[in-house]
This record gives sequence, structure tokens and C-alpha cells, in this order.
Amino acid sequence: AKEPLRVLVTGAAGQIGYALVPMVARGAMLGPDQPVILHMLDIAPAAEALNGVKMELIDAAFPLLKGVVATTDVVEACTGVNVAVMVGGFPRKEGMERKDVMSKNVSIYKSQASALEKHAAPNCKVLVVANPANTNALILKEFAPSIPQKNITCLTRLDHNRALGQVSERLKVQVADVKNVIIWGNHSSTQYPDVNHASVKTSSGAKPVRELVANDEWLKGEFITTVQQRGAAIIKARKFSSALSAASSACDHIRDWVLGTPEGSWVSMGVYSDGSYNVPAGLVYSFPVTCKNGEWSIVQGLSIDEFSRKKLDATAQELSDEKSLAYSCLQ
Ligand code: NAX
Repeated sequence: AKEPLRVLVTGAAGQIGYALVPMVARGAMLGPDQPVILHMLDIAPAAEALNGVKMELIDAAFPLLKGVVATTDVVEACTGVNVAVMVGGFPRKEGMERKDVMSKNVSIYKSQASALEKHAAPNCKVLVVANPANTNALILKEFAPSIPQKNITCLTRLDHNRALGQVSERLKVQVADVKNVIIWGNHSSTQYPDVNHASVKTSSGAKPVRELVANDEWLKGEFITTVQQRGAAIIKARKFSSALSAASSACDHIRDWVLGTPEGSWVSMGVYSDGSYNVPAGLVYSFPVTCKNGEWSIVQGLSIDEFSRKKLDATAQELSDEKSLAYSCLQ
């Protein structure tokens, strides 16, 4: 039998946390034969609620769940973890300045970075979900210099899955038959959902999405804005932000990273840029990646047309601005 792996979920008493921890305990993140020990962190005002989540995890009697640590102590939460999913953060409240929200999150991610660096298992894989996700991941990387930069990522898989979903709805095909969409850039409304290399499996082989949709106006317009603004649409409909889809995508992100992407297909992950596709190095930027043996690599050599180039640059610019803002909060 496999040794259990320890999975940290921060902000575990929140909405996404509540959807995510049962998925992890059922094997949706690390596989159906991988036992897990859940580490759940939240802040003192949420301690009682967090304990309630722990009670429910016990009550669910998940066979793969070998233990639960529910704590408000960052060191206890981070100790020995193999995977860290950072969902906790400071939400933007009405009337708050961008700089104030950034400043709160910078200080959270700075201190959690140090705790992870000192106490997590070697080679711990980190996924930042909390917004601003790309920049929180960048801060975490800066303040955990001994964690390899390849181990620090942010979630854009939800956006990726949303793009798959929109193509599947439009073409009335199974979502599992659509592949190789790309989310470029920031997990924000400047992200660029790109279908130029996406295809659909049909009875007569793979067909380009562009050819099947055959409507450039939709692909360059409504498709992009629908994916970019899906989060807002969910809030409008549900009165709460996306939680089950965010949790499910976080499982997809880690599962593919650890267990690998299928031959011939890629996924989108926010990763530390090495300058690929002329995206400035030193930003956490969403790229198409394949994963093998627990490591991601950016898919190289895709053609970028003029329309796409502008979009890639615009979202990079936003990330550079966020980075400056984050650094100004450190002073
Ligand atoms: P909730 O407000 O329901 O939960 C957040 C939890 O984090 C709360 O329980 C809070 O007490 C806790 N928390 C706050 N500060 C903390 C700290 N320093 N240490 C540990 N825990 C702390 O928000 P929820 O809807 O679960 O969303 C969580 C985060 O995910 C938000 O930042 C949200 O913006 C972000 N999202 C990111 C997405 C992505 O694709 N990257 C999509 C979904 C989501 O909007």
C-alpha cells in the first residue's frame, strides 16, 4: 500500500475549501489508490467553522483519508506537506483600493512562503488559488527561495476548463472530446482564451475548433469575453463566487502535474515565465504546458498571430503592473 501524502488546503473553512477537501479525500486530486492526510488552515475567526469541516470529514468515512489536521497555526499546517493548495486570502471588499487588497495578500503570502519553505516536505508542489493568484504565487516564490521555482504555480485551469466548456456547448460535442485550448496570462479579465490550436475528436479524426465553429466573429468576441467574465456571471447567478468548479479545477491541476498529461494534449497552468513566447521572464503567467514525471514544461513552437500577440502582451502588461504594485507594498 502507498504511504499517505499530506495535502495542505489553506482557507479551508471557506467556500472553495468546503468543496475541495472532500474531492481530495475521495482521490480526485492524487488518484484513487493514493491515501491522503489533509492539513486544513484557516484564521482564528473561522476556527469553529473549520472544526465543523473536520467533523464532516470524519463523518464521511472516506477510506483514503488517513488523518485530518485542522489548525490556525501556520507552522503546524505546513509541516511535512507534499502538496499545498493556497486558497486562503484577503478578499476585495466594496470600497477597498486595489493597493490595500494587494498589501494584505502580500503580507499573507510572504509569511506563508516562509512557513512552507521551512516546514513543508522537500519538493512540495504549491498551487495558489487565492486572488490575485498569479501575483500571490510570485510573492510566495520570492519569499521561499529554497523551494524550486518550478514547484510554485497558480490556478488558471478553471479558465481553461471554462473555455473547453464553451466550445463543447457551442458545437454540441462532448467536453472530453475537446482539447488544447490555451489560457494565456493573468487569471483576471485580461486573460486570453485562445482556440487557435484547439481541436475536437470526431469520428473522422481530430478537427480544428476554428474550422468547426466557422465563425471568427464569435471566436474573437463573445467566446473570449464569456470565458473572461464567467466568474462574474457565476456571482450574479449564485450570489456567491464559483466554488465547485474552482475546487474541481484545482484537483485537475495537481492531478495532471503529478500524474502527467495525456500524450498529445496540454493544459494551462500559471507558471514562472522563462521568456517563452516573448512573455517577460519573472512573471507568473499562464502558458500551455505538458506534464511528465511530476514536472511541467511549456509547450514550444506554437504560432502566435497578430491578434493573439496583442492579447498576450496586454495581459503581460497587467501582470507587470501588479508585480510593481506588490513590490511597492513590500516597502
Ligand atoms: P471564502 O471567503 O469563502 O474563503 C476564504 C477563506 O480563507 C476564509 O475561510 C478565510 O477565513 C480564509 N483566510 C483568510 N485569510 C487567511 C489566511 N491568512 N490564512 C488562511 N486562511 C485565510 O473565499 P472562496 O470563495 O473560497 O475563494 C477563495 C479564493 O479563491 C479567493 O481569493 C478567490 O478570489 C479565489 N478564486 C480563484 C479562482 C482561480 O481560478 N484562481 C477561482 C475561484 C475564486 O474566485
